Amino acid sequence: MSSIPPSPSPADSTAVQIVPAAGSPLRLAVVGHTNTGKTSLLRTLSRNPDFGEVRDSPGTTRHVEGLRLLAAGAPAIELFDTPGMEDGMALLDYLDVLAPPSERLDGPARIQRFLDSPESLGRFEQEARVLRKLLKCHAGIYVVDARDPVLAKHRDELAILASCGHPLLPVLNFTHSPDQRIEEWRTALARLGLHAIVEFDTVAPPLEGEDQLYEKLSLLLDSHAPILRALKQDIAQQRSQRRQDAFVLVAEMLIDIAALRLSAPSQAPELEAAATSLRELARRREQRCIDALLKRYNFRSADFPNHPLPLQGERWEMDLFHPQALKDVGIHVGKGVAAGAMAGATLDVFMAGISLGAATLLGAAAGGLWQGADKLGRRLLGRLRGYQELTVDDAVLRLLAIRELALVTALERRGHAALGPIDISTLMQGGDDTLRKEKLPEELLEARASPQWSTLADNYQPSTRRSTAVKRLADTLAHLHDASRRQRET
Ligand SMILES: Nc1nc2c(ncn2[C@@H]2O[C@H](COP(=O)(O)OP(=O)(O)OP(=O)(O)O)[C@@H](O)[C@H]2O)c(=O)[nH]1
Ligand SMILES: [Mg+2]
Repeated sequence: MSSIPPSPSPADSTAVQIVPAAGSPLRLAVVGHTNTGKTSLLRTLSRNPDFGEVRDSPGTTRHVEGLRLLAAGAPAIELFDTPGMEDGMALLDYLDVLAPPSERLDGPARIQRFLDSPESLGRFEQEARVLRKLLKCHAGIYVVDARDPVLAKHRDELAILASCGHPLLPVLNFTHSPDQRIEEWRTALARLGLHAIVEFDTVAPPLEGEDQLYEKLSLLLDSHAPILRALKQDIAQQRSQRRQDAFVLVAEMLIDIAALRLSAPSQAPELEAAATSLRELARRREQRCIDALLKRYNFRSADFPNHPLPLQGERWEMDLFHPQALKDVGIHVGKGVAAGAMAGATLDVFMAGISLGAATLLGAAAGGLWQGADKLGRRLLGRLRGYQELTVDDAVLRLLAIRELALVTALERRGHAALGPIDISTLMQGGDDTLRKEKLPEELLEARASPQWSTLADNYQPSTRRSTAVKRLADTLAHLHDASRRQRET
């Protein structure tokens, strides 16, 4: 028998402690006509893009191969991939000869007679492998290519599979295809007594697709309902944990880039070199975030081809006098005053040395309000000696946030059977406009004024304040992501 490697997921991380799967796992054979997406379904259900072999040609899977899904760390289901049925019509004729209806053998006995016959090792070797496995399982998942017309070969195949005496759950695959014949299949399957059916495109499965699959299975297999319930809960928990982790990954990246600043002498060549370094650092940081997201969702880096970030918008640092920066170093000024003074003072320091606005502020600092002279003072001194600071522009931060949220959406929707590249171009359009037009989230504004928050900086300092900002920003991103999804759905 084939080996059953434990699947890396759905139980791929900290599973909640829920009812452990009691007893032996539920065994399911994934069966169907050849080239309908059986192996693809297993890839998607196990979130493992490396399971088995997937090709657009019949007869790709030649042997039974299994995998195990865990719930709360215990085996819940064993799924077996089987070779495609190729010649159901001829096999049904052969069965009629081997075990004529006049003998009145029941279904499993007829199938057993076939398995004991020489033809099960010859002409019908593939079919025999499928039936042998199905007999040993609790139920079968019958995968249908919903683009196929319903033909006699399918009916014969189903009649043979049904003879094994186990419940069959048809799964309609390729449901997003414009050529799908879902209604035709539903009618045909109902006529064969198969009323519980799941639509599940393995390349782009519905968000609640697994829930529906396990829900319908528990209707057919009520003695295994507790295991299936445990698996469903585990999957839901994993999904929610994955989402949270994803938004934290994006928030970490945004904070790192928002807080990043490079200083350079004011002369053009040095500034240009600093701008290049800034772009490079930000690009690499984004790539790290993308790689981590792909990994968290069990996809390969190659699934998302490189999208160079159009970082044209680095800007002169403008927020030395941001109210938060002032607060951090102990300067307390009223909100209105701070905002007015800040705008004027920062520009003044850049453009014209110490002008009235800046001088007023510096005067206030010198006059005793200054408590963080060390931190802010060094930067100011640098400025005054002809150094300037570069940070990544707001527009770039907006773009980064929009892009990574689009990627999270794409990853949530992608099945692990998908072979094509991930394309987020349409997901970057439309949806919620907050990140495009509204003020940047508070946490990013605070990061602007906290260079020590950037893990890219030499003087990076972990702090509770930073962690809280990451968490809050992750919550905001989750909220914006959901708002976009709702807007797209309406
Ligand atoms: N667009 C789309 N393609 C799919 C879907 N499911 C499978 N495919 C493609 O269909 C082809 C066959 O998929 P497999 O998973 O190898 O099919 P199979 O039933 O295991 O095939 P055999 O092992 O040969 O019986 C591959 O090219 C898959 O990428 C789907 O839901 N949508
Ligand atoms: Mg296959």
